Amino acid sequence: MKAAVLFEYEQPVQTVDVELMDPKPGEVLIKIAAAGVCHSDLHVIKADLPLPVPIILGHEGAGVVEAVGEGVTRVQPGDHVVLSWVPECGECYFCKISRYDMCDTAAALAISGAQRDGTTRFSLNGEDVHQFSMTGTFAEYTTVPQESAIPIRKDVPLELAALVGCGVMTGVGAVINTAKVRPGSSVVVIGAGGVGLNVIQGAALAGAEKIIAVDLVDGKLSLARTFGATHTINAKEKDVVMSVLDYTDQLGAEYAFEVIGRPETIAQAYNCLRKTGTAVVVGVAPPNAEVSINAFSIPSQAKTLTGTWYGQANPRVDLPRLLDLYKAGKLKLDELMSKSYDLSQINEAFQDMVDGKVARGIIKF
Ligand code: COD
Ligand code: ZN
Repeated sequence: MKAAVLFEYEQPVQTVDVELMDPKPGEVLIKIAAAGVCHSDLHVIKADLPLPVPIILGHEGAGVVEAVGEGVTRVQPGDHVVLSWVPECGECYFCKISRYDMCDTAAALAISGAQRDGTTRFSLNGEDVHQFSMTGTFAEYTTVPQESAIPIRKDVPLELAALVGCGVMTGVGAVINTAKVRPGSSVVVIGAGGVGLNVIQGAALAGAEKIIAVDLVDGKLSLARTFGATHTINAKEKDVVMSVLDYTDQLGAEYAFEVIGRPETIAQAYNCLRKTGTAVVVGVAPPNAEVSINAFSIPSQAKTLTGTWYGQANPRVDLPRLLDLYKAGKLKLDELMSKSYDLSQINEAFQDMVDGKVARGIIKF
């Protein structure tokens, strides 16, 4: 079977034949139908998310259950599933308090590139091949823990269902689960990429009155309008904080989301807020990066600066619910999928993302 493998950081991904073992107890073999290309995959290539190589990238995907290992109770062959890249262990402190997004075991395993027992399921010429966050969706088949295989309704095309597995969950969840944006409020979204567009549509879903999108690319800003932005700022042309003040009666926004992963734009999100506002950081900056904010403002403006991971999801509840919202006509998925590619075109898909040509690129199998 074919998979797109990263052998060396900063190098193109190669589509090669790999071997895949049968699922072990608690694991599920999935025939991937579609996989979304996310900037986080690129973070791995650039070593900003330092994971072991060789590794099969891709963590956004959907497919059909092909086989299940011993003891699997959550799915059966033939089920349609969307993959969750945070398979909860159910046992750690954070799982016990129902914060599955913060599962300690999933975080440690994501970094290891291995499955729960510490070994890999893929190999190439006898050498271990790792998986991104226990998923690895840029492959014809993949094996994942059953907690990663979320059963879904069968009347949503799998190429659209794939999108909710990362980008939609991360973006919409940041608004609904983390910030709990209130109807009528003003929201700034810095970075209108695949995830940022979903923060924008999440804000629209939550009933925000003003949704101010910020990006460097005009094409992204017009997409942002499609997803519900009411105002746009091209950060190449205008001062972001000043423009936000202008759009909010000189008060600043009630909520700001940073969806890029850069210290400067994180500070910008904080600085866009009115007193008592909340900034939510979605983007992950490089490991040693630090953010500079004015210390005096912390007590005197009583703002909140927080973060969100995977949209603070409870995947078994939230992923199917997002698809229900799609079927109800309340969530845009078709508009997100700008272009589809064969697995062998994966590097082109990355380049299109970097060039700002797509909302989300989808690899179709
Ligand atoms: N000002 C305004 N906009 C900017 C700037 C800037 N200085 N720099 C870049 N942008 C815009 C780009 O033009 C682009 O439109 C957008 O920001 C980024 O979008 P994409 O499509 O390249 O990236 P996404 O949306 O796929 O991913 C964004 C994340 C923030 C999720 C990602 O980069 C990240 O930080 N991932 C790590 C977090 C993580 O691991 N999550 C788990 C899986 S997503
Ligand atoms: Zn992602």
